[in-house]
Amino acid sequence: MSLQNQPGPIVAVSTGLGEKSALGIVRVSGIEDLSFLRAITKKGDGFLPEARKAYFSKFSKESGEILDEGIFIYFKGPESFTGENIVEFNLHGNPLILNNFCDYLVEKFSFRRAQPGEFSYRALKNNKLNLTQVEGLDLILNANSGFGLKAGTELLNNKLFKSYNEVRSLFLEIKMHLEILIDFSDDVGEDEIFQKLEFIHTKFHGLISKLYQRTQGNLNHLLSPVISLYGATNAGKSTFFNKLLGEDRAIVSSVHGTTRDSISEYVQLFGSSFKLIDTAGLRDTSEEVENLGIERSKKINEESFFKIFVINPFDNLTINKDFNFDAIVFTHGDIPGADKKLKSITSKINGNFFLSSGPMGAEGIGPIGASNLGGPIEPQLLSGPIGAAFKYGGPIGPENSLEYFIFNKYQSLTLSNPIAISRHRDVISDIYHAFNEYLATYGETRDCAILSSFANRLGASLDELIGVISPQDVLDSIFSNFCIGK
Ligand SMILES: Nc1nc2c(ncn2[C@@H]2O[C@H](COP(=O)(O)OP(=O)(O)OP(=O)(O)O)[C@@H](O)[C@H]2O)c(=O)[nH]1
Ligand SMILES: [Mg+2]
Repeated sequence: MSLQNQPGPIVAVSTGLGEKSALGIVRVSGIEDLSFLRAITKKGDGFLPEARKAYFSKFSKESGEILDEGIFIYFKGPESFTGENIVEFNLHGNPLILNNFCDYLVEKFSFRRAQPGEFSYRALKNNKLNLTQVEGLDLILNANSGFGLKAGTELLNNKLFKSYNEVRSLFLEIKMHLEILIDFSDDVGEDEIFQKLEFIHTKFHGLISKLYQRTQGNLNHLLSPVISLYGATNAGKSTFFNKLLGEDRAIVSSVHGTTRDSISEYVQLFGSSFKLIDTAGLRDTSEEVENLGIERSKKINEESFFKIFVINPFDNLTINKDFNFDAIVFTHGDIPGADKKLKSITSKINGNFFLSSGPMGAEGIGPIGASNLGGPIEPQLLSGPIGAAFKYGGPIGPENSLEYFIFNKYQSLTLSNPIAISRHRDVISDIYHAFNEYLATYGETRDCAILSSFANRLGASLDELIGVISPQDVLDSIFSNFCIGK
């Protein structure tokens, strides 16, 4: 449902209703008078709260039944998140209390339950936030990765908006020069204006090319990085999965094809969150359900940001050279004879090799780290015992761990400072291509009416990028992502 044109007081639990917690915040926006506050706090007719001051109070129904007690703060518009009058109630965080509280405001004072994103929508409408800031807020609230958080914060702080504005100002200069050429070309030095125009073209091209470069690369890998464990049945994927998580999450057994559907959990590496997925093992089978699982494994592996191939070195595996992986983890390193097997496999394939020390055991439990895994194994250095605290070719340090290796790859994706909003990526790409078309036309003609009509196309995209004119469907798609109470 569109959020436009639905005025009046709205109320929502801004901290969410998912779980019980010590505190929860109910937010009300758009109240014209504060009589409702006087009624529920029993503060008396003359009470007018000072803005931005915390008040402790009991909150009760007209009947005297107490809803809860806590703190309330009044934000007088326009100095508030939405630009309207807001009251925030810090209550006890049980969803029952929070829901009852909202229900009472709805029943008694005809407030309306806010739709998802409605507070932010009002902030946008009242010019408290611009569109890119709203998108930044969306990223911050929904980020699954360190990069997403950082990118969201930058958007909220208008960093990107400033470069978009720079591009737009240059466009306006282009447009102005074209207008001068159309309207007054006889009165002004045409050559001089063309020279100026070309100078601005170069600047514009530089800026838009830089932005365009930042739209390259897979956005899903940046925003929701997935690490997949892939390999033959019984390779030890689920064992390794449990080991990385430090808990007995997936079923492990010596029966081939134990894992059918994929299982995922989040792991934190160096402050960033990654989705780790254990998948169904690969083998030829006529079993329908197992085959469905195997199809899923392949798809997950294809789409994941970091692909780990799990191998039991005692399996007589023919490794497909086309198989695409970021690292190989060898299991069963605790079994005598493993080093010989490893030597043989690693001499045949190139890759980044890691060694898991064995099934979950005293030394194996815990996060990924030097104590559980050796660092990258250099084939030529394969000699000596294989064990938990073993690393070929030098002392074990965190820099040799799989953990670090994954994080390094993730960081390398963020080096180009990619743009994190797909809407921006699409519009920047449109502008970039439209400008190249414009330049090509400029190379062929000096007919300013034709050039101007090309430039108008650019202008529309730039307005969309900045959010000057945002079509309703763009707004609806942005706000549909928001949670209730934001
Ligand atoms: N000794 C030893 N046994 C292991 C190791 N890793 C796994 N195992 C055993 O190998 C068997 C298979 O392990 P799983 O983790 O279930 O294998 P999987 O790759 O998840 O298998 P599927 O779910 O069938 O694809 C179990 O009996 C594990 O205890 C290891 O490093 N050393
Ligand atoms: Mg398994």
